[in-house]
Amino acid sequence: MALLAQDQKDQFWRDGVLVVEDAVDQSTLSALRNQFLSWVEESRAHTNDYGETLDGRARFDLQPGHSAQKPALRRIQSPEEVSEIYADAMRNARTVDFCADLIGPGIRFHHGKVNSKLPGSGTEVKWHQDFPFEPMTNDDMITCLLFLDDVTLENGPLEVVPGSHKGPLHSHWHNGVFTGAVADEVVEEHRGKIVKCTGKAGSVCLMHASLLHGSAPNRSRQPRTLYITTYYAEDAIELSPNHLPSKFTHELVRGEVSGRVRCTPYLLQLPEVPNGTSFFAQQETQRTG
Ligand SMILES: O=C(O)CCC(=O)C(=O)O
Repeated sequence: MALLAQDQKDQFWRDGVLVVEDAVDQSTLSALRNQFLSWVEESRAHTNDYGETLDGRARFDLQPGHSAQKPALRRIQSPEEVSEIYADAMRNARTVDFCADLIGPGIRFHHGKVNSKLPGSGTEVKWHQDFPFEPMTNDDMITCLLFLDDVTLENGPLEVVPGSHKGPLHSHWHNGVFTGAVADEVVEEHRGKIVKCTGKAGSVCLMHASLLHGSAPNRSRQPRTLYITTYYAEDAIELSPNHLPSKFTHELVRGEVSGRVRCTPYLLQLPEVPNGTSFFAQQETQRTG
């Protein structure tokens, strides 16, 4: 089993974020990339979001402005349900061992998705924390962003505020609407502390679910594709409907079933599952909500 060094674990708990190289081997990386490219080709034939996930929402999410000539596929929900390659990576990438090392030994799968920023697509992710979308009885929960392309300062890398996982949990509700984003003032307050997470393809960025993060549009000619999987401690239980349910949700991917539940105190307004394909539509309501 691949384990993290003590200084990597210390860094993760101090900053709430850690980038580790070679989370998958080269052949897995190529297979994940090729499958993604075939989904992009398929998207050229569509003008609206398409496909269907477990809860009846679309699986393939298109950025407004998408066209056959200039595809802007921005999200694939639960890719592991429709691709053996992704299902295998969800269970067997070194990422899973890293998470077991940090919050295990027992961990379960929560949800998975591909986030893509094709050149010229304009896709951005507004600042948010993941935990308020997926509250659990305890916050031992890690979002893993596997880089399918080299992630550079130019192609819209993940941006984070190190240490922000220690609190507070910010409201993602504004004027009675769950916008899936924090208020602008929260971002301004942390502006000077923002760090960009770059690395070569095959690296994984392990991010505590309470960390403040967002990302800007891709200004380069190179794609930026992430396969994102979230895992949580085996002794946590979900407190609100899963916003991206998959047939693999709650699967025990490492360790044993303990039969226990562990609770830590916090206060949070419950989230709302998006009506649209994904949280991108929720975030688009932020200015008007
Ligand atoms: O794609 C990104 O840059 C960030 C992803 C993210 O924050 C999310 O999907 O919740």
